Amino acid sequence: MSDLFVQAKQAILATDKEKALEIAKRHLDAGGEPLEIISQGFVPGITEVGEQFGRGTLFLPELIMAAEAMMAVTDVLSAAMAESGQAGSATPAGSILVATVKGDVHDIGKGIAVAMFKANGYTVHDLGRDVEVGDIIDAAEKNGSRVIATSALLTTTMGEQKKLEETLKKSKLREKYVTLVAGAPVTQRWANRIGADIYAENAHTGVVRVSEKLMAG
Ligand code: B12
Repeated sequence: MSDLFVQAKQAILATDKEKALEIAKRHLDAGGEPLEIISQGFVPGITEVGEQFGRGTLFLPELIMAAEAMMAVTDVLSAAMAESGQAGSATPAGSILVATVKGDVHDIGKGIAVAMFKANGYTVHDLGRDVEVGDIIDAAEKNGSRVIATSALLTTTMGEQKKLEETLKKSKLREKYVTLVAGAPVTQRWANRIGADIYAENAHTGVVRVSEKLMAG
């Protein structure tokens, strides 16, 4: 692993926002791909933080500080990623609505996915985090999104993705949309169980699978 990626991971573990930002800048200045250092440096850092938090060897204040460092770098890197893409291309790839479900404030992964979709020419409607199923459907109906993508990071909030499928069915709107589910506890099995069209383990596969699905018609 590159030395800068190791340093990126360590900066998150050390909850050092300034250092993390400096590393992100160095990577971009050297012409590096934003997603590369996110996925091989910063994400392993925040994942390790999460594991330590889960084991009880790291506490909420440090989790929050590490998350702040992570958010600062993903903001910078996502902006660079979106700029490097084909935004404004003559053939828009489609329109996608993205939200983190109700009761859940985790939005770092969603932010990365938003940047990836933008970089690939999609029009993205980002509703933010802690969003009610009803508001997700209303927004999709209003803005004409073809794809509804939801992110859930807590086992207690994944149920909102099931509720979305059920509410779409009840409202006779299910066939109108392609649904995508994502988030650390979400699996292909969960997607199959609730009847979601696409499971995305990361932002990249999300873009690939949505594009394949839309092309298949
Ligand atoms: C950062 C973090 C926080 C931050 C969130 C800041 C923010 N703005 O997002 C803060 C400090 C606020 C936080 C709070 C809490 N957290 Co927290 N948190 C994390 C942590 C460490 C990292 C999450 C993260 O950002 N990972 C990096 C990103 C890049 O990964 P990701 O989100 O999984 O995204 C990837 C894929 O899932 C996918 N993806 C995700 N969304 C989308 C969307 C689309 C469209 C696509 C295509 C792809 C996609 O693509 C991404 C990669 O490319 C996780 C640990 C973990 N391993 O997940 C715990 C974790 C999720 N948190 C946990 C807990 C318990 C909490 C709290 C309840 C703690 C508390 N006691 O208050 C609160 C809950 C608040 C709430 N109501 O939501 C637990 C959940 C346990 C469980 N079984 O549900 C975890 C697993 C930690 C642990 N090991 O215990 N947390």
